[in-house]
Amino acid sequence: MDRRSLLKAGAAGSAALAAPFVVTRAAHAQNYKAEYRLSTVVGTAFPWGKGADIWINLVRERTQGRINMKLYPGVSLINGDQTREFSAIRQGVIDMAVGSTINWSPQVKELNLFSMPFLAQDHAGLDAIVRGEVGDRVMKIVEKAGVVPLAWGENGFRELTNSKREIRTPADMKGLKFRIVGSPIFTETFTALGANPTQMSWADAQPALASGAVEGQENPMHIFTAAKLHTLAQKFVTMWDYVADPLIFVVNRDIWNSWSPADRDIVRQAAVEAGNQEIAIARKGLTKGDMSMVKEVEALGVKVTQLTADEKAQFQKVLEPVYKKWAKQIGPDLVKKAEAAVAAS
Ligand code: X2X
Repeated sequence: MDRRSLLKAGAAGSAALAAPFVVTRAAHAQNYKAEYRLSTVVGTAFPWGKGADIWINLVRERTQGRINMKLYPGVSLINGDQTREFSAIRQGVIDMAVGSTINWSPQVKELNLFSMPFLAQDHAGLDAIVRGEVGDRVMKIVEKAGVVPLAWGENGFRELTNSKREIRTPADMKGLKFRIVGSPIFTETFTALGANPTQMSWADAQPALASGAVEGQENPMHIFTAAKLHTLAQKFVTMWDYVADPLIFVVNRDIWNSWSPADRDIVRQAAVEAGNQEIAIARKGLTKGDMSMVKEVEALGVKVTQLTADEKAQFQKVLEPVYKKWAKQIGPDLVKKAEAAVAAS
Protein backbone atom coordinates (compact mmCIF):
# COMPACT_ATOMS: atom_id res chain seq x y z
CA MET A 1 0.00 0.00 0.00
CA ASP A 2 1.43 3.35 -0.90
CA ARG A 3 1.43 6.30 1.44
CA ARG A 4 -1.67 7.87 -0.09
CA SER A 5 -3.68 4.64 0.14
CA LEU A 6 -2.50 4.11 3.70
CA LEU A 7 -3.63 7.59 4.64
CA LYS A 8 -6.96 6.99 2.95
CA ALA A 9 -7.48 3.66 4.74
CA GLY A 10 -6.54 5.29 8.03
CA ALA A 11 -8.97 8.09 7.46
CA ALA A 12 -11.71 5.65 6.53
CA GLY A 13 -10.89 3.60 9.61
CA SER A 14 -11.11 6.49 11.99
CA ALA A 15 -14.21 7.76 10.22
CA ALA A 16 -15.77 4.35 10.74
CA LEU A 17 -14.80 4.47 14.40
CA ALA A 18 -16.13 7.96 14.82
CA ALA A 19 -19.27 7.25 12.85
CA PRO A 20 -21.37 5.71 15.65
CA PHE A 21 -20.79 8.77 17.82
CA VAL A 22 -21.60 11.14 15.03
CA VAL A 23 -24.77 9.22 14.21
CA THR A 24 -25.82 8.98 17.85
CA ARG A 25 -25.32 12.66 18.47
CA ALA A 26 -27.07 13.62 15.26
CA ALA A 27 -29.92 11.26 16.06
CA HIS A 28 -30.30 12.80 19.47
CA ALA A 29 -30.22 16.30 18.13
CA GLN A 30 -32.93 15.25 15.71
CA ASN A 31 -35.04 13.43 18.29
CA TYR A 32 -34.95 16.17 20.88
CA LYS A 33 -37.85 18.51 20.43
CA ALA A 34 -37.37 22.25 20.61
CA GLU A 35 -40.09 22.33 23.24
CA TYR A 36 -41.86 19.75 25.42
CA ARG A 37 -45.42 20.27 26.57
CA LEU A 38 -46.02 19.82 30.31
CA SER A 39 -49.63 19.55 31.43
CA THR A 40 -51.10 20.54 34.82
CA VAL A 41 -54.62 21.38 35.96
CA VAL A 42 -53.66 24.58 37.80
CA GLY A 43 -50.92 27.15 37.20
CA THR A 44 -48.12 28.78 39.15
CA ALA A 45 -50.38 30.60 41.62
CA PHE A 46 -50.90 27.13 43.15
CA PRO A 47 -48.35 24.81 44.83
CA TRP A 48 -49.07 22.26 42.05
CA GLY A 49 -48.13 24.68 39.24
CA LYS A 50 -45.16 25.94 41.25
CA GLY A 51 -43.87 22.37 41.49
CA ALA A 52 -44.10 22.00 37.71
CA ASP A 53 -42.29 25.32 37.28
CA ILE A 54 -39.46 24.23 39.60
CA TRP A 55 -39.08 21.03 37.57
CA ILE A 56 -38.98 22.99 34.30
CA ASN A 57 -36.28 25.35 35.57
CA LEU A 58 -34.09 22.64 37.10
CA VAL A 59 -34.20 20.60 33.90
CA ARG A 60 -33.50 23.59 31.65
CA GLU A 61 -30.48 24.64 33.73
CA ARG A 62 -29.02 21.16 34.16
CA THR A 63 -29.40 20.15 30.51
CA GLN A 64 -28.11 23.52 29.30
CA GLY A 65 -31.40 23.99 27.52
CA ARG A 66 -31.36 20.65 25.69
CA ILE A 67 -34.67 19.82 27.36
CA ASN A 68 -36.97 22.78 27.34
CA MET A 69 -40.38 22.13 28.91
CA LYS A 70 -43.26 24.56 28.69
CA LEU A 71 -46.13 24.65 31.15
CA TYR A 72 -49.68 24.20 29.83
CA PRO A 73 -51.92 24.79 32.87
CA GLY A 74 -55.67 24.34 32.74
CA VAL A 75 -55.05 21.00 30.99
CA SER A 76 -55.30 23.19 27.92
CA LEU A 77 -53.77 20.57 25.60
CA ILE A 78 -56.97 18.54 26.05
CA ASN A 79 -59.42 21.43 26.35
CA GLY A 80 -59.67 21.25 30.13
CA ASP A 81 -60.89 17.67 30.20
CA GLN A 82 -58.70 16.55 33.08
CA THR A 83 -59.93 12.95 33.27
CA ARG A 84 -58.51 12.40 29.77
CA GLU A 85 -55.04 13.58 30.77
CA PHE A 86 -53.53 10.15 31.39
CA SER A 87 -54.64 8.80 28.01
CA ALA A 88 -53.30 11.92 26.32
CA ILE A 89 -49.86 11.47 27.91
CA ARG A 90 -49.84 7.85 26.86
CA GLN A 91 -50.74 8.81 23.30
CA GLY A 92 -48.19 11.62 23.13
CA VAL A 93 -50.65 14.49 22.87
CA ILE A 94 -49.00 15.57 26.14
CA ASP A 95 -45.23 15.06 26.58
CA MET A 96 -45.13 15.17 30.37
CA ALA A 97 -47.35 16.07 33.29
CA VAL A 98 -47.63 16.70 36.96
CA GLY A 99 -51.01 15.09 37.51
CA SER A 100 -53.41 14.22 40.29
CA THR A 101 -54.11 10.60 41.15
CA ILE A 102 -57.82 11.50 41.05
CA ASN A 103 -57.73 12.64 37.43
CA TRP A 104 -55.85 9.53 36.30
CA SER A 105 -57.98 7.06 38.27
CA PRO A 106 -60.43 6.42 35.40
CA GLN A 107 -57.52 4.78 33.53
CA VAL A 108 -55.59 3.38 36.51
CA LYS A 109 -58.11 2.00 38.99
CA GLU A 110 -55.55 1.48 41.77
CA LEU A 111 -55.12 5.27 41.98
CA ASN A 112 -58.54 5.34 43.66
CA LEU A 113 -56.63 4.16 46.72
CA PHE A 114 -56.00 7.81 47.58
CA SER A 115 -59.73 8.61 47.30
CA MET A 116 -60.69 6.01 49.91
CA PRO A 117 -62.47 8.06 52.58
CA PHE A 118 -60.49 8.48 55.82
CA LEU A 119 -57.72 6.06 54.84
CA ALA A 120 -54.69 8.33 55.30
CA GLN A 121 -56.05 10.64 58.06
CA ASP A 122 -53.02 12.98 58.22
CA HIS A 123 -49.64 13.79 56.64
CA ALA A 124 -47.88 11.02 58.59
CA GLY A 125 -50.41 8.48 57.32
CA LEU A 126 -50.18 9.77 53.78
CA ASP A 127 -46.37 9.66 53.84
CA ALA A 128 -46.47 6.11 55.20
CA ILE A 129 -48.49 5.07 52.15
CA VAL A 130 -46.72 7.11 49.47
CA ARG A 131 -43.12 6.73 50.70
CA GLY A 132 -43.34 3.02 51.46
CA GLU A 133 -43.98 -0.26 49.70
CA VAL A 134 -47.50 0.80 48.66
CA GLY A 135 -46.22 3.93 46.92
CA ASP A 136 -43.57 1.89 45.10
CA ARG A 137 -46.20 -0.55 43.93
CA VAL A 138 -48.44 2.25 42.72
CA MET A 139 -45.52 3.67 40.71
CA LYS A 140 -44.99 0.27 39.08
CA ILE A 141 -48.69 0.07 38.23
CA VAL A 142 -48.57 3.54 36.65
CA GLU A 143 -45.51 2.49 34.65
CA LYS A 144 -47.27 -0.66 33.47
CA ALA A 145 -50.21 1.49 32.41
CA GLY A 146 -47.92 3.12 29.85
CA VAL A 147 -46.13 6.21 31.13
CA VAL A 148 -42.82 6.78 32.96
CA PRO A 149 -43.41 7.88 36.56
CA LEU A 150 -40.58 9.81 38.20
CA ALA A 151 -41.60 11.38 41.49
CA TRP A 152 -44.39 12.23 43.92
CA GLY A 153 -45.89 15.61 44.68
CA GLU A 154 -49.06 16.56 46.51
CA ASN A 155 -52.26 18.47 45.90
CA GLY A 156 -53.32 18.05 49.51
CA PHE A 157 -56.06 17.05 51.91
CA ARG A 158 -59.36 17.95 50.32
CA GLU A 159 -61.65 19.98 52.53
CA LEU A 160 -65.35 20.56 52.16
CA THR A 161 -66.67 24.01 51.27
CA ASN A 162 -70.14 25.40 50.60
CA SER A 163 -72.21 28.55 50.37
CA LYS A 164 -75.12 27.52 52.63
CA ARG A 165 -74.21 26.41 56.13
CA GLU A 166 -71.65 25.04 58.52
CA ILE A 167 -71.15 21.29 58.09
CA ARG A 168 -70.30 19.29 61.21
CA THR A 169 -72.26 16.07 60.64
CA PRO A 170 -73.36 14.05 57.62
CA ALA A 171 -76.90 15.33 58.26
CA ASP A 172 -75.67 18.89 57.52
CA MET A 173 -74.83 17.79 53.96
CA LYS A 174 -78.33 16.64 53.12
CA GLY A 175 -79.53 17.89 49.75
CA LEU A 176 -76.56 20.23 49.17
CA LYS A 177 -75.36 20.35 45.58
CA PHE A 178 -71.63 19.61 45.34
CA ARG A 179 -69.26 19.73 42.42
CA ILE A 180 -67.06 16.65 42.54
CA VAL A 181 -64.10 15.41 40.52
CA GLY A 182 -64.28 12.73 37.87
CA SER A 183 -64.13 9.40 39.61
CA PRO A 184 -67.21 7.36 40.55
CA ILE A 185 -65.90 6.89 44.10
CA PHE A 186 -66.65 10.59 44.73
CA THR A 187 -70.21 10.25 43.42
CA GLU A 188 -70.75 7.30 45.72
CA THR A 189 -69.16 9.04 48.71
CA PHE A 190 -71.25 12.20 48.40
CA THR A 191 -74.43 10.27 47.64
CA ALA A 192 -73.89 8.11 50.75
CA LEU A 193 -73.60 11.31 52.79
CA GLY A 194 -77.00 12.47 51.54
CA ALA A 195 -75.64 15.24 49.31
CA ASN A 196 -76.38 15.83 45.66
CA PRO A 197 -73.08 15.49 43.70
CA THR A 198 -72.38 16.48 40.09
CA GLN A 199 -69.18 15.50 38.32
CA MET A 200 -67.50 18.31 36.38
CA SER A 201 -64.04 19.57 35.44
CA TRP A 202 -62.24 22.21 37.45
CA ALA A 203 -62.76 24.66 34.58
CA ASP A 204 -66.53 24.15 34.76
CA ALA A 205 -66.60 24.11 38.56
CA GLN A 206 -65.78 27.78 38.97
CA PRO A 207 -68.64 29.24 36.88
CA ALA A 208 -70.98 26.63 38.42
CA LEU A 209 -70.05 27.84 41.90
CA ALA A 210 -70.37 31.47 40.84
CA SER A 211 -73.87 31.00 39.42
CA GLY A 212 -75.04 28.83 42.31
CA ALA A 213 -75.67 25.85 40.01
CA VAL A 214 -73.64 23.99 42.61
CA GLU A 215 -73.38 25.08 46.24
CA GLY A 216 -70.21 23.38 47.34
CA GLN A 217 -67.03 21.58 46.33
CA GLU A 218 -64.01 19.86 47.88
CA ASN A 219 -60.38 20.86 47.34
CA PRO A 220 -57.23 21.58 49.36
CA MET A 221 -56.95 24.87 51.27
CA HIS A 222 -54.25 26.16 48.90
CA ILE A 223 -56.63 25.69 45.99
CA PHE A 224 -59.27 27.58 48.00
CA THR A 225 -57.04 30.63 48.53
CA ALA A 226 -55.31 30.69 45.14
CA ALA A 227 -58.62 30.28 43.26
CA LYS A 228 -60.28 32.74 45.66
CA LEU A 229 -63.21 30.44 46.28
CA HIS A 230 -64.61 32.88 48.87
CA THR A 231 -65.47 35.12 45.89
CA LEU A 232 -67.47 32.17 44.48
CA ALA A 233 -69.85 32.20 47.47
CA GLN A 234 -67.87 29.61 49.47
CA LYS A 235 -68.41 30.92 53.01
CA PHE A 236 -68.07 27.68 54.97
CA VAL A 237 -65.09 25.34 55.09
CA THR A 238 -65.09 22.04 56.97
CA MET A 239 -61.65 20.53 57.54
CA TRP A 240 -62.43 16.83 57.55
CA ASP A 241 -59.24 15.56 55.84
CA TYR A 242 -61.21 12.73 54.24
CA VAL A 243 -58.88 12.22 51.26
CA ALA A 244 -55.63 13.69 49.94
CA ASP A 245 -54.56 13.47 46.30
CA PRO A 246 -50.86 13.00 45.62
CA LEU A 247 -49.44 14.30 42.35
CA ILE A 248 -47.18 12.24 40.11
CA PHE A 249 -44.48 13.61 37.81
CA VAL A 250 -44.49 11.57 34.58
CA VAL A 251 -43.06 11.56 31.05
CA ASN A 252 -44.46 9.96 27.88
CA ARG A 253 -42.56 6.74 27.20
CA ASP A 254 -41.39 7.52 23.66
CA ILE A 255 -40.14 10.93 24.73
CA TRP A 256 -38.32 9.29 27.65
CA ASN A 257 -36.69 6.75 25.33
CA SER A 258 -35.56 9.48 22.95
CA TRP A 259 -33.30 11.04 25.60
CA SER A 260 -29.75 10.05 26.48
CA PRO A 261 -29.33 8.11 29.75
CA ALA A 262 -27.55 11.13 31.27
CA ASP A 263 -30.46 13.42 30.41
CA ARG A 264 -32.97 10.90 31.79
CA ASP A 265 -31.07 10.93 35.09
CA ILE A 266 -31.21 14.73 35.16
CA VAL A 267 -34.95 14.80 34.48
CA ARG A 268 -35.68 12.15 37.10
CA GLN A 269 -33.53 13.76 39.79
CA ALA A 270 -35.04 17.19 39.07
CA ALA A 271 -38.55 15.72 39.38
CA VAL A 272 -37.70 14.24 42.78
CA GLU A 273 -36.34 17.58 44.00
CA ALA A 274 -39.23 19.57 42.54
CA GLY A 275 -41.71 17.10 44.06
CA ASN A 276 -40.20 17.43 47.52
CA GLN A 277 -40.18 21.22 47.30
CA GLU A 278 -43.76 21.19 46.03
CA ILE A 279 -44.94 19.02 48.92
CA ALA A 280 -43.42 21.49 51.40
CA ILE A 281 -45.24 24.36 49.65
CA ALA A 282 -48.53 22.40 49.60
CA ARG A 283 -48.29 21.77 53.37
CA LYS A 284 -47.33 25.31 54.34
CA GLY A 285 -49.68 26.64 57.02
CA LEU A 286 -51.32 23.22 57.40
CA THR A 287 -48.93 21.40 59.71
CA LYS A 288 -49.27 20.70 63.43
CA GLY A 289 -46.74 23.39 64.27
CA ASP A 290 -48.15 25.99 61.85
CA MET A 291 -51.86 26.12 61.04
CA SER A 292 -51.66 29.72 59.79
CA MET A 293 -53.62 28.79 56.66
CA VAL A 294 -56.77 28.54 58.80
CA LYS A 295 -56.36 32.16 59.93
CA GLU A 296 -55.64 33.20 56.37
CA VAL A 297 -58.93 31.72 55.18
CA GLU A 298 -60.86 33.09 58.17
CA ALA A 299 -59.50 36.54 57.33
CA LEU A 300 -61.40 36.23 54.02
CA GLY A 301 -64.66 36.22 55.98
CA VAL A 302 -65.01 32.43 55.81
CA LYS A 303 -66.12 30.21 58.72
CA VAL A 304 -63.59 27.40 59.09
CA THR A 305 -64.70 24.35 61.07
CA GLN A 306 -62.08 21.85 62.18
CA LEU A 307 -63.69 18.52 62.98
CA THR A 308 -62.72 16.55 66.07
CA ALA A 309 -61.73 12.90 65.73
CA ASP A 310 -65.19 11.88 66.96
CA GLU A 311 -66.91 14.07 64.40
CA LYS A 312 -64.76 12.63 61.61
CA ALA A 313 -65.64 9.15 62.83
CA GLN A 314 -69.34 9.88 62.21
CA PHE A 315 -68.60 10.54 58.54
CA GLN A 316 -66.34 7.53 58.36
CA LYS A 317 -69.09 5.28 59.71
CA VAL A 318 -71.59 6.40 57.08
CA LEU A 319 -68.96 5.80 54.39
CA GLU A 320 -68.03 2.29 55.43
CA PRO A 321 -70.02 0.55 52.67
CA VAL A 322 -68.40 2.78 50.03
CA TYR A 323 -64.98 2.05 51.51
CA LYS A 324 -65.57 -1.70 51.52
CA LYS A 325 -66.90 -1.77 47.97
CA TRP A 326 -63.92 0.19 46.64
CA ALA A 327 -61.39 -1.84 48.59
CA LYS A 328 -62.51 -4.80 46.46
CA GLN A 329 -62.26 -2.86 43.21
CA ILE A 330 -58.87 -1.35 43.96
CA GLY A 331 -57.41 -4.60 45.25
CA PRO A 332 -57.87 -5.83 48.83
CA ASP A 333 -54.17 -6.61 49.18
CA LEU A 334 -53.03 -3.10 48.24
CA VAL A 335 -55.64 -1.55 50.55
CA LYS A 336 -54.63 -3.82 53.45
CA LYS A 337 -50.98 -2.86 52.97
CA ALA A 338 -51.95 0.83 52.96
CA GLU A 339 -54.00 0.40 56.14
CA ALA A 340 -51.07 -1.34 57.82
CA ALA A 341 -48.71 1.46 56.77
CA VAL A 342 -51.08 4.08 58.24
CA ALA A 343 -51.51 2.09 61.46
CA ALA A 344 -47.72 1.98 61.89
CA SER A 345 -47.27 5.71 61.14
O1 X2X B 1 -60.40 19.44 39.83
C1 X2X B 1 -59.97 19.53 40.99
O2 X2X B 1 -60.72 19.60 41.97
C2 X2X B 1 -58.48 19.53 41.21
C3 X2X B 1 -57.92 20.83 40.70
O3 X2X B 1 -58.20 19.43 42.58
C4 X2X B 1 -57.92 18.35 40.50
O4 X2X B 1 -57.47 18.43 39.39
C5 X2X B 1 -58.01 17.03 41.15
